[in-house]
Amino acid sequence: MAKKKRTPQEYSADPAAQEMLILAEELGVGTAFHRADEMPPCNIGSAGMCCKNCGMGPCRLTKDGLTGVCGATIDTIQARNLTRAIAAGSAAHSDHGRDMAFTLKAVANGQAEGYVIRDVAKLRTVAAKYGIPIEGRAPEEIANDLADLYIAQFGQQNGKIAPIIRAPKKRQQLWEEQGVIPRGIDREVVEALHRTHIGDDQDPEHILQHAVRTALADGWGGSMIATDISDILFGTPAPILGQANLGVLREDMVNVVVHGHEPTLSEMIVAASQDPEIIAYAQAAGAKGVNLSGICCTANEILMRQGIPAAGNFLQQELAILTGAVEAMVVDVQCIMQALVGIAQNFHTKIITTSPKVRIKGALHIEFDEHKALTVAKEILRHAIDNFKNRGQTRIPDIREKLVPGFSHEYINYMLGGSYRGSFRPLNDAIMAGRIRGVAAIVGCNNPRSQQDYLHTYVAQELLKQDVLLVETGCGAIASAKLGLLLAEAGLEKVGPGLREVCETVGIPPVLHMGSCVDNTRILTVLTQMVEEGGLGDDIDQIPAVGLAPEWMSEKALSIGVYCMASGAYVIFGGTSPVSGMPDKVSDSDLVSRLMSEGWEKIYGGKMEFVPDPDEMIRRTLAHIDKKREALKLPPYDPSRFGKSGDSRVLELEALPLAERQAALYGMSV
Ligand code: NFS
Repeated sequence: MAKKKRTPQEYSADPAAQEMLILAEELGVGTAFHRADEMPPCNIGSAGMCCKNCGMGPCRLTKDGLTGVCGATIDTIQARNLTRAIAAGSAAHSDHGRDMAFTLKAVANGQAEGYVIRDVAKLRTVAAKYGIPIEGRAPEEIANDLADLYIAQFGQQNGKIAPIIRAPKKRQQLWEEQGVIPRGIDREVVEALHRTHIGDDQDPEHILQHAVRTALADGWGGSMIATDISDILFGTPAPILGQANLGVLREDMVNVVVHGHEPTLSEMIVAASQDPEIIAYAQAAGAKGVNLSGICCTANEILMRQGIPAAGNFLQQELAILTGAVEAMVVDVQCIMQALVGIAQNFHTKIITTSPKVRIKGALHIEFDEHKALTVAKEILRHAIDNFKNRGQTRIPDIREKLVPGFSHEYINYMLGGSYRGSFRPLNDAIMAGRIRGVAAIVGCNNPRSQQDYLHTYVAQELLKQDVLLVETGCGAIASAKLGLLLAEAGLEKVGPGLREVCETVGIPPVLHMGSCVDNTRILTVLTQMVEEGGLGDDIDQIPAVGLAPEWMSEKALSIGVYCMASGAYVIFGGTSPVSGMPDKVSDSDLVSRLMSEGWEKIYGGKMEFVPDPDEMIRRTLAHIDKKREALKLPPYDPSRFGKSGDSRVLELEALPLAERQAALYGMSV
């Protein structure tokens, strides 16, 4: 394939990113965007047609009837490759959950410096779900029991992982019948690796069944545990004002960017940055203080709880360094580019690794330990402050956007009904009436093979016009934030009339930011609560809802896609399919794709498809929503019935003379 070099405008839809990419070219510094041009994807591997699971290969199955040296068919190879990717994704999310559980245990036993249990109500609610006694007990005692229960989920060998009881009853029964309820989180990941080893499971359908079990161990296991404990330790998110994009970096302050995924360290860095001793240290170095910001899901974690600004999503990690204004980029786990070290060598930026699991050659390693977290956080900040004097010329784009994140499922429940009558009833009613046509979750990564943020925001805006309420997480949420879609008043004129009325009445943005990627479990909880509320069927697959990952790239995204599918959702991924095969060359190489679409739909009511064209994504999303509405015997979507209440009605009334207004409002005669 000929190398094609794109322009900065083709690389990214975000003007701040474009500005930095122009600068990168001036400076002759390469980024992921440039490397993507230099490195076209292998068309055999990207289609799932290469097997390198043993030393007889790699085998490339590019012709009809070809098999691997061991005889493995294209279908077996594709199913194996996909399952391995899902195992890696499930492992990443779940290991994050495990670390959170260890932190909770340490906090409960007074062994974690600086942490407290911030949300006792959530601790009690979660513990009670599992029958842990709560009455008359101290939060630490309850937390200790919950930590033990959660830690046990990883190594459990038989039975069912505990959080599975939080799914709708009918769904649990279906999983039971299909034999996909995870027994223990680690066990499913290990078995996925075992089954896909040379000479093991060679029935694609059977391999995929275990992919589902491994993904469920993530969604209803490791990730759910991670979200629960983050809320218990750091507070359940509620709406808060924040900012997003590279313009949140400050000329007059020491800029520390936290990047990665786990909130344990970043929350402590937030606390340390506000410590008078650290502020004084920064002032002595000639700065006004320490300005923290985040990249990727760590950004989401501290944005939605503390209002700490997000410097950007996945593809902005290198661009932040290009500003020349970052004293330290502090990374923990996942989605961290090795290229950061190389790019930082052109500037004064220090890359600081902190996880015992992640080191990068050339980076400074300051290991995080939850037992002395505040001390470590202060040490990291001192390194950053000491580096302030080495700052050279800076180029911070003057581009940032306000947003309101923090829509946890607890808050959505509250906002729809208040403290005493919180409920999902108004949401269900709005869907049933057709005011809201359906719900879509737009989640997942950026991918430098497509224009950064474009697919996320194009699909989002088009669905909003069609009265589809959006929930977002991960880098997709940051993409919408940068465009200003996460503000109550922003862009409502471009939103369909029914959805607009709901947003104006409840006072919410049409796009609800629900957190990081492990927080996709909040979406599972919302869907379950919608089922329990009644009126939209008795299982998740009956709700008019779709999940989309338009710019996916990580194995974690595949795991998320599959657990959402198995929970009953129609899941659409953009970009390329890792199981596409080359139908023109290998006649039956679409079997795995068909199993994931029609096959899974027959079993789970959800399906997973790869659709590169955004207009086709939108078409399929709306068709699915309408199909589900019809099955529920709801009125067909008709936007002409709405738009006469909410702010538009208020404005209409305000324009009337007083007497006429009174007549309209109170039936008084004019
Ligand atoms: Ni999700 Fe969050 Fe972003 Fe993709 Fe990476 S940060 S866990 S994997 S790139 S959305």
